[in-house]
This record gives sequence, structure tokens and C-alpha cells, in this order.
Amino acid sequence: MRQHHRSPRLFGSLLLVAAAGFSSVAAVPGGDSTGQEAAEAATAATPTPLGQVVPAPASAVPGGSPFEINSKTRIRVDGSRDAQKTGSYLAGVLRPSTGYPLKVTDDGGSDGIRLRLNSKDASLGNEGYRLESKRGSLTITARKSAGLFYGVQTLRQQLPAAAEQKTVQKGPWQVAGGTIKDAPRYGYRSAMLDVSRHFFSVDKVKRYIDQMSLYKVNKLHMHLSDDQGWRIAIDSWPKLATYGGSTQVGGGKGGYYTKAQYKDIVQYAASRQLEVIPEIDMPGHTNAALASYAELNCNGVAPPLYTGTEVGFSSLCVKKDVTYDFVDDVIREIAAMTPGKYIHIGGDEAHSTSHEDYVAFMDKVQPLVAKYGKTAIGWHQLTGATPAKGAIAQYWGYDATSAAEREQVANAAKNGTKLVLSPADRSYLDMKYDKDTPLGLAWAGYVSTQRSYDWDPGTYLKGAPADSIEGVEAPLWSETLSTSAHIEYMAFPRLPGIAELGWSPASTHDWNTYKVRLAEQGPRWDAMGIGYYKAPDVPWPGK
Ligand code: TNX
Repeated sequence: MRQHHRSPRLFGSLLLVAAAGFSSVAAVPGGDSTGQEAAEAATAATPTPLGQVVPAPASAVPGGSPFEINSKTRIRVDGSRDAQKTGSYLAGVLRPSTGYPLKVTDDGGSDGIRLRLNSKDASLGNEGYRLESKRGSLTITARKSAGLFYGVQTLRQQLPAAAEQKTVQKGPWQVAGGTIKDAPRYGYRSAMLDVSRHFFSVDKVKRYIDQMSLYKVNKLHMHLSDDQGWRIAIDSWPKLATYGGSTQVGGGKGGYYTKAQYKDIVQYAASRQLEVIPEIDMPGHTNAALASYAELNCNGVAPPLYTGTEVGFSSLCVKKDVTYDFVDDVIREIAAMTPGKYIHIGGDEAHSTSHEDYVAFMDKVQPLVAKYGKTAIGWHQLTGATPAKGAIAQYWGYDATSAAEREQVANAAKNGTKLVLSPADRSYLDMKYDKDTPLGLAWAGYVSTQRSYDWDPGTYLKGAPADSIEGVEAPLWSETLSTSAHIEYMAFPRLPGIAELGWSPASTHDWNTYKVRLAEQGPRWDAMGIGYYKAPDVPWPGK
């Protein structure tokens, strides 16, 4: 898909041509409106310029007449189950706002919205799609279901924001004419939710999954255990959840996912093309486990549950055999609920584990991940031990991270360890935007919307080969966050920027054009009920 990159300037002028062309063909409802009403209707009816979406597509060539959804429009799917499902999903989004029946059918026909999995274009890969919009039909083709789903996300953003409302709105429902061809820069585009510091119910997790999937995020990393809470039922060690999960930061009642609930999250994520990456943080960040089972402690004494926010005081007992029985059981049970490839084993801030013990621990635990058929991911401290072949290190350093530490990570990358980048002063969604942000932390500094977007994963970590970068993640730590409103205020508008860094070609990277596309998401979030932060560096419509 690289051959479709074009310069942002060319892209911009194509969009202008598109916008100018369409205002003249915009439908004017009724016959006898005044000139001013007609002008307003024409403005309202001007479709979003083709390609004016987040993340920016690899290529968009506007041209021709717009496509319009009307009361007779069908969603025509090919015979495949994946296309059926994606068609029903799209109908579910558009029926409430348009009020149209939008029947999903596989009875052939070349008009309406067409979802097809028959693309022969190998350059689309597993996640790419082609969207062709013209008078009478809008066709999305892909090779795999993820591509169809992403094409549908693009289609949503090409429609007026009112399409996202839950009650019937006035059209017209036009999509600018032309062709988008799109595929991601990176295959690893992740968002993390810390459900340990504060517990989030299944419904809240699903709500966030829906939101991240709007921006083609394809991994949900769940931070399932930490000092303050163990959030997943493990049959062979039941007190982890029932006792270790019984509180949270500040002393609330906490909670945990039963296996059925966890599987429900995994399945829901899969329906939005997200792979769940479970994290059990070890050997540090383990007070909830240590409190649940005395034998996991070197001194055999269980500490009390912990509801504060300090880090670095807990460690599994590296020298005891029972520790590895415990880790084996936990990884086995979690692997059995994980269709995805990865298990995250944490490994950060093990300040009360000696270096020697840390290395020994990782040498024993990484093979357990492999034993259950999974690939290990660790926070980048793993590069200070011996990363297993194929393991991924997740870099969470920031501007103040020492040159030596960066070099250690870059050297591991040169030696074949792949990297996921989540620099704390760029992609940590729990960092305050500025000094007035009521939620969040500031240990890595303030992270404005522009700052979180304005970096290049390909060149960010000096010395790390570009092809060692698997992708990016936006972590959301929850020491200060306990509701969906909190999540949304911190994630929006920054999460879409990290998603764009993961998806869009580097050639589209430009804050000045990005902020305009981002601003257009505001009315969509309003329609969806997402309570975002009206960041002052973004030109929100009507501001
Ligand atoms: C650092 S990032 C941590 C977390 C905290 C977070 C708060 C990482 C691997 N460790 O334990 O929650 O900062 O921003």
C-alpha cells in the first residue's frame, strides 16, 4: 500500500476540489425555499470531503457524484458470515438516526451499500480496504473481515455527524464521491485500560471498546492485576479474585471478572476486531496476590490489602518454587481464555526485587508463556533481563529517561526484540493535559493534544531499527479515574491521535491538517454521548 502515499499538500488540494464540487449538487429539500434557506441547506448538505477522517487514509482520490443513503437503500453483503455481521453492525449504527429500514441482504444487486470480501488486491493485507463512493452505490471491498470493518468506520465518518445520533435526524445522508484505498502502517495499534487501580464493569469496558474501534485500534491491553486489585477469576487460586479483588484505590469495593464475563469481553472485543492482551504484572506490582496467599511471600506472611498509589514495594518471592507453580497456573488459565497471540507479563518497577532475582524470574517465567502457546510482552525493563526469542518490549520511557536506559532498549531492538512504543509523555492518557486538568497524574509532565500526536514512532527511539517497531499503545492508568466519564475525558481527544500514528502513513503526519480532522470528531462525540475534553489546541466547530 506504500505506493499510494501522496504528499499532504496534494491531498489537501484534492479535498478542496471535492468540497467545491459537491456544494453545487447538494440537494435542496422542498421546492420553494428562500435563497438563504437554500444556501443553508446546501451548506448542511455538503458532504464531508473524501478522506477527511481519523486516522487519515493511505490514499483518497475524490471525484464524481456523491452517494446518498435513502429510505430504499439496502446493505448488500456477499454470502460470507463476516460480511453479514459487519452489515448488521452498520445497519445497527444507521437505522436509529436515518429512520430507514436498511435491510441487510445477500440477494445480489449492484446498488446501495455493498460489503464484499472478494478483493484480490494483495496490497490491502489483512486490515486494508477499498471504498468506492458514487451515485447509486458505495462499495467496500477487503480481503479479511477486519478490512471490511475498518471500511465501515471510514464510511461512518464520511457521513454527517447526525448519523451517530440515537433518534431520527434529518438527512440528507451523503458520502462524497471518489475512492479511498487504505491499509495500516503498523499491525499493533493498542489501547490499555488499567482495571486494577479502579475496577471497571464489563459494560464500561465494552463502551470503551466501541470508542477505540472507531479509530481502528486493534488491541485492547487489559492491566488485570496490580498492588491494588486482582481482577480475573483463577480457579486454582480462587482467593486472588475474591479477596485480592475486593478493594481498589481509595478503598472502594473493587471487583473482578468471572471467567464468563472475561470471555464475554474477549468476544465483544473480537466483534470490533480487537485482540485482548491480558496483563498479569510480575514480579512487582503484586500486593493483591501477596495479600491473598501467604505462601507467595518470602517471609510467609500475607500483607494487608493496599489502597494507596505508591509503587515499587511488592515482589513475588523469586526463590520459592511455589511462585512458579502459581505463575504456571495463572498463565495456563489465562492462556485458555485468550484467542490472541500475546500475554503481557508486566515486569515494570520491580524496585524491591534485586536485579539478579529479576533476571532469574524472567528466565523462568518467559518459557511458561511459550509453554501455553503465547508470546510474551513485557514493559521495557524486560530488556534489562534476557528477552526470550520473539518477545516484545513495551517502551514507556519519556524525555527524562536516561540515555543508558534508552540505549538498553535500542540495543535489544537491534538484537531482534520487537518494540511497542507508549512513551509516557506522549501516549499516556492518564497524564494531565495541563495544570488545570482535574483528573490524572503529571509525573511525565503535561501532555497536550498536540504533544501526544506530534512524534513519529518510526524514528522516536534513537538506535532502534525502524522495522523493530511493531506499533504503538495508548495506556490509561486509573489511579485517579473510576467512571466512563473519566475515561472519556482523558482519552478524547488524545486517543485518536495515537491511533492515527499507528494507522496512517508517516507522509500524512501534520498537526495543522490533523487538528482540523480531529475537530470534526467533536460533533460525532456529542452525538454519541462521549464526554471529551475541549482541548484549546483543537479548532472545534463553532468555537
Ligand atoms: C507507571 S507505566 C506505571 C504504572 C502507573 C503509571 C501511572 C508502568 C509500566 N508503570 O504502574 O500506574 O505510571 O501513570
